[in-house]
Amino acid sequence: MDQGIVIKSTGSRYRVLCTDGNVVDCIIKGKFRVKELKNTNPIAVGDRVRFEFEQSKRSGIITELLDRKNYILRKSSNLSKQSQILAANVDHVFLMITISYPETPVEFIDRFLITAEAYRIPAGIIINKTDLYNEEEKSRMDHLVSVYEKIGYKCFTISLKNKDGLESLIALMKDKISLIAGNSGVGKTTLLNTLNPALNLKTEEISDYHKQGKHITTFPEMHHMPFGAYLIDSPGIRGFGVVDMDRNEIYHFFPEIFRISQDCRFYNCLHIDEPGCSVKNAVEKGEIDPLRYRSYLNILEDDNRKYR
Ligand SMILES: Nc1nc2c(ncn2[C@@H]2O[C@H](COP(=O)(O)OP(=O)(O)OP(=O)(O)O)[C@@H](O)[C@H]2O)c(=O)[nH]1
Ligand SMILES: [Mg+2]
Ligand SMILES: [Zn+2]
Repeated sequence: MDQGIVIKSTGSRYRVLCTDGNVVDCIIKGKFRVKELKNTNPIAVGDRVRFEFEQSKRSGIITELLDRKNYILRKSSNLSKQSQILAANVDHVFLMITISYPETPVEFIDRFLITAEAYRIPAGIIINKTDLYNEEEKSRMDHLVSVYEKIGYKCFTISLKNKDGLESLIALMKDKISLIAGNSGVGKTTLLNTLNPALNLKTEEISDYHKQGKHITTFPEMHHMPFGAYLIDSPGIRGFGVVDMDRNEIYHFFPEIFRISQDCRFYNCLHIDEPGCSVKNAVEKGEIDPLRYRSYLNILEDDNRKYR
């Protein structure tokens, strides 16, 4: 029996990097299901698996999925019931965003971050394409950096075009498996190509008219970096639905809201308009960013709709 880590999954075929360094294409047999989860993909990039090698076909059959340290789930939309595992066993997730070309909505950032919090995976934010921004966009960027750094998320402002700002990012990625996620067209694949030019992965300009990416990367895939790291490139995410969260625990995953909520008058305060709510108070005093608070309310509201 051989063992390895899944570096690419296309739904029916899995590419497995073995402990001896060989790469083997594998399939799963019949109904291979992971008990408790209802996912479209039972095995994801980052999963550790055992497989039987078939000499004659020079390929393998996966027989066992080893225990996961973690995984990150996404739903394609808020209404969809099915979720997909973006990646498993990651040490770190990086959300790549752009202020424009295309513009990443703040609520999208927050939906991603609370998911990472819920799965207890350290998260950072990469703001790319700084070479393109005008003064107004730069000031929006600086604002985002100050808001998220204050909460405790590391932010990296980079330009892949100018190879600017990469050193501290590389230092954090070293010796880890990191997932790179974000909207289509923000430059996720370009990051991998820049850090390992031998990869030469496919990238594509965003559309002239809508300033949106064209969903060039179609499957998550893990790649080795010469400085000693693995990065998982992933397909552009449109919307990010939060998965498996109780309405009354959503605020636990906004670290700054959670901290302040200890002082609310009611233990079951949802921080909407309850009397004695320290969270609302902090928003009014500017201690909690209004956009973060708005994201929180919107996610609550979505949740309401889901159960109606
Ligand atoms: N000006 C500028 N363009 C960049 C930068 N980084 C990436 N791009 C361009 O942005 C476009 C999209 O980059 P990709 O790497 O394909 O984006 P992606 O996030 O992988 O997109 P999907 O695979 O569709 O999810 C390409 O034309 C890149 O050359 C940058 O720092 N500055
Ligand atoms: Mg891509
Ligand atoms: Zn409250």
